[in-house]
Amino acid sequence: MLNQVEELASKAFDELGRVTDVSELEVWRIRYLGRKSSLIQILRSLATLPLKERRTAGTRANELKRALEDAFTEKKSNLERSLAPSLQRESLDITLPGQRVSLGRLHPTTQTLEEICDIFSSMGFQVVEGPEVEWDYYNFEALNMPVDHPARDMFATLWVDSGTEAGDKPMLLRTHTSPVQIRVMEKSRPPIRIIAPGRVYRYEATDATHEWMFYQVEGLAVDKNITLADLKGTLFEFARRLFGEERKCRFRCDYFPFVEPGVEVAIDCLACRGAGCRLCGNSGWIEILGAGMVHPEVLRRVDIDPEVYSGFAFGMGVERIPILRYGIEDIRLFYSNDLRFLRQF
Ligand code: 2NL
Repeated sequence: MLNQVEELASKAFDELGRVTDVSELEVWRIRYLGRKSSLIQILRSLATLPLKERRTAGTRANELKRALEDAFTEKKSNLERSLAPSLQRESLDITLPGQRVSLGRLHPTTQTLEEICDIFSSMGFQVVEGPEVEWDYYNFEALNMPVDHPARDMFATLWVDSGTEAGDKPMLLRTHTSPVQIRVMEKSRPPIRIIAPGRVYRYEATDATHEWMFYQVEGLAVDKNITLADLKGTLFEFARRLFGEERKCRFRCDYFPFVEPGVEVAIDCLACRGAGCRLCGNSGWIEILGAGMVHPEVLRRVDIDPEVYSGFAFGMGVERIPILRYGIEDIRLFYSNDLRFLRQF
């Protein structure tokens, strides 16, 4: 019996030494201290032994039981304190590639808008913004286009159902950003140098060359002695800053109801430098904006005396610039949010 106890003792301590985690320790406890373990069986069978043997074996078996219990408690607290198992479970493979952080970028329209605003800001123009839902008055009447004026047909208009709140005054989605400039002229006096960037709307079926919403930048300078030469000098400088130092500019007559005279401004073709190609439709020239001297009637309406003051104004489509620069075939790409397109800028 005593031999059996000694054998058990050495086996138990031996195995305990190899236990590495809490669940293994529990298996060990059941094996050596559980109700069905050999040690407990031995303790139970002591009663059947002769007195002398019972005493020595009993003492030894009880000693062993206490020793195993103590060893169990100590091992348990050691395991719980040890970081090894959790380190193994949560180990990190530092050779794995990291997660790529994808950076956003500015939309090509925004990039162009900022470029245009930077150029005019550096020439002393202030950037102003205004409402996209406008009164008929600011979009048309104040710009020398009274109700039934045939030039209104130049701007296919999205009308807003004004309901009762707005009274009789018709509202619309602005067809150009000129109303912003009218508002500035109403509230301030010359000298005025402003540009008005923003979204504009047209009642138009969408196709490769038309969108019903797009971006525009308009500009306005009003002061004493402003002449067509100021218009030409300013827009020539702008064209060269945006499209390259060696650009040529062509100014030709055009008609807009809010200017007199009106001009269209073209640059020599970016692709063929004037020889004629697909981009310029073989003409060698590319139209980039419309402009003119502010119509005296427009100044009079905002109570600026056209006998004392004069001004020039211009307007351009923003998307048209990247379209020309990069040969983009379809304006709808600007508004379809296809990342394969947008990532290229
Ligand atoms: C174009 C032509 C133009 C203007 C816009 C303007 C504004 C005021 C008074 C007079 Cl407040 N004129 N703006 C003048 C000439 C042309 O735009 O082709 N735009 C895309």
